[in-house]
Amino acid sequence: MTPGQSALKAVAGNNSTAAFDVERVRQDFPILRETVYGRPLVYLDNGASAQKPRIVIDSMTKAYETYYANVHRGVHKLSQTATDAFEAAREKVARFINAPSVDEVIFTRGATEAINLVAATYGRAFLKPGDEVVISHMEHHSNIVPWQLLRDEKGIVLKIAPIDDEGGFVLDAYEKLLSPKTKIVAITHVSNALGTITPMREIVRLAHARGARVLVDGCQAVPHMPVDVQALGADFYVFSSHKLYGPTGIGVLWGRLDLLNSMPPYQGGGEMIASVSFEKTTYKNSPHRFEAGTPAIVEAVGLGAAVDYVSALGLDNIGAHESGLLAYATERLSRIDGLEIHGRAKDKAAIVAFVMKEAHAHDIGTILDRAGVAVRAGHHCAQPVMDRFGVAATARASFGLYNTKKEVDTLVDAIGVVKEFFG
Ligand code: C6P
Repeated sequence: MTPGQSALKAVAGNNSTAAFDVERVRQDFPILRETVYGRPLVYLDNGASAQKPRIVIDSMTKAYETYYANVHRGVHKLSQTATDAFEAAREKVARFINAPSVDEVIFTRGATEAINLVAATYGRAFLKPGDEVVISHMEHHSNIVPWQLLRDEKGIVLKIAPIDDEGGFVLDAYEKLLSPKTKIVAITHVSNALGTITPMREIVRLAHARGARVLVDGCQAVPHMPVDVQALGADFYVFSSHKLYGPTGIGVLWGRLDLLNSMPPYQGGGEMIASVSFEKTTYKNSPHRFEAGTPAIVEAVGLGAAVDYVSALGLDNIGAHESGLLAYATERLSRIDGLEIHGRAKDKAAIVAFVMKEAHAHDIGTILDRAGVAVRAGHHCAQPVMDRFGVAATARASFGLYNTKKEVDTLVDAIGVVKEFFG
């Protein structure tokens, strides 16, 4: 069976959840055969980075072994083949998020660089002192600090849309923050610390009614649900490949073409120019305007393979499978005395963050690790959310398409060990 065929067979050609064969899917991930301290690996740290299916690994090996060369530069055969593969990956990404044009897909180092790019180019070029940028209380640091840098440089004002005690986005409070001074709204599609899915269409509609641009941080959304940038109506959408079962070192900035072509370049260098002389340099249009220097060529190929992989499984099927895991994990964890879940919004992706009376999150993480269970413990690069809930850290189980209910049981059993140890 070629890589990807098992993914196709795992959904057996229809859209029902029952047809999502997780055991078959697991066979696509070599790392899931590994053991940790002699126990089968239970990988529940997908929010930090997801594991890679064979199709992604093989696509990258094949690129290095058979057609690797620099892109957009050579007249020789290898360079042309590498360029075709690189640009084919861009086309796959464009289709994946339903971008109207492939020129709207810019490869960056990751979501962090994509947000910095928008703040540093659109923000610097078009915002004036006193203009307002609205973010939310549950943003990742990557969607806070770039705007603070812009605030320090340009004298803009940063406004924070609140969240409620369940971790839900408070739409009417957000609406009250908006004014004609609001120039950018930058909000996460799914919170990495709480799992909350934000009401993005409404967020966009309200922002656009005031003439503001909207940037959506889709890092934790694209692995779990179908994303259609045209249906969302946003102006910018960013995500990282490595959380989508692709390689590290590459991510995506999608933006509306008219906006992208009105923005100054982010970095200067090779490939982003139309012409250079010492007197004057002119720039290419998007996407090359924003891709100075040799890009992450083989990583783009790997990202394209990851997109093929999740598309073959179907994001609806993946989402339905993970919703089942979320419901099961929430139900089982809720029954544990002294364990408190942070993030109980009605609309949630498969992320469960919790604290325990008995133990610090790092102790929980360490004990779970000994049972082979990988979770993240800490502030998850979202310190303002931790402050909002009055905790320094949480333990976070974040599920992916290959996780099973049996693994939730292993998690729960291992939490029993934490209780025994500290209780
Ligand atoms: N969150 C987590 O464990 P990069 O590092 O650029 O690939 O992604 C940054 C980022 C931006 N936004 C959100 C919502 C994120 O979740 C992340 C990455 C990881 O939650 C690592 S801190």
